[in-house]
Amino acid sequence: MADDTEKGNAREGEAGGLTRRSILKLSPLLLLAGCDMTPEGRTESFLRTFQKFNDWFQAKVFDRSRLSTEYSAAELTPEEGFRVNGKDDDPPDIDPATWTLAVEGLVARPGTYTLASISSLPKRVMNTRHVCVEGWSMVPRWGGTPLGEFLRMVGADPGAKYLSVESADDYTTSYDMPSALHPQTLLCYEAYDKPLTLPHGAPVRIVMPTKLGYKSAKWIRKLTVTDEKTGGYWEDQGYDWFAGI
Ligand SMILES: Nc1nc2c(c(=O)[nH]1)N[C@H]1C(S)=C(S)[C@@H](COP(=O)(O)O)O[C@H]1N2
Ligand SMILES: [Mo]
Repeated sequence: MADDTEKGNAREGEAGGLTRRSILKLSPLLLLAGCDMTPEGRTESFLRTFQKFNDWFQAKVFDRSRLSTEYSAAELTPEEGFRVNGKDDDPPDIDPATWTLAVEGLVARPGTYTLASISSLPKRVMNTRHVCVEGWSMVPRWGGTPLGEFLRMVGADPGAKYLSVESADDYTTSYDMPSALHPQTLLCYEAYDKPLTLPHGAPVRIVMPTKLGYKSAKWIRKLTVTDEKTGGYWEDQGYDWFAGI
């Protein structure tokens, strides 16, 4: 009897394609690579639910007062080693002289903001580690305005849940509000005490040492304060949305 049942189950498993147990044996990354491996996209909805839980959990344990390590001058990556990385080979066409940052959504003062209005706010300079998901890291010297200072200036709704970002190369990402307000999250306009160069995201990029490198959007052109959770260029391809480190 017991034998029969077992055989029966095995046959059922084969006929039905992936059984639940065999799905669990696969690594999550493998599953993310091929989301539509079951009919009706059931694997996909399971993973979406799991990822939502993961984002919620990471946000719960995220401590806004916990700072990412700041390094001494001796520990800096030398400027020659300040690596460039991005989805495209060439930077987008941007004229830093006429650049403005658009601000929309749940803010008291929407509009477009110049680099001068950003750099007149308090400045933070920090040597923090940038960690790329591709398996390398570096410690550049960043300088800019804490994003929280800017969000206060534009009158962002303190109760809003998210901030989404659009860049000039059609790159997008989005953050939970506590991460956007973290004191080391910068609207960065300098590196190594000089204006940010175009390959690194000039005139203004995000630097967020509490998260993986793909959350540090370069060439930003629009910020939207919202209660809707938007994804991002890499996030929509299965990369972690919270991406805390
Ligand atoms: N707009 C935009 N921002 C981006 C990217 C991109 O392709 N476009 N790539 C991200 C990734 S994966 C990394 S590792 C860092 C690289 O920043 P860097 O060129 O200053 O090293 O930028 C991030 N921000
Ligand atoms: Mo990256």
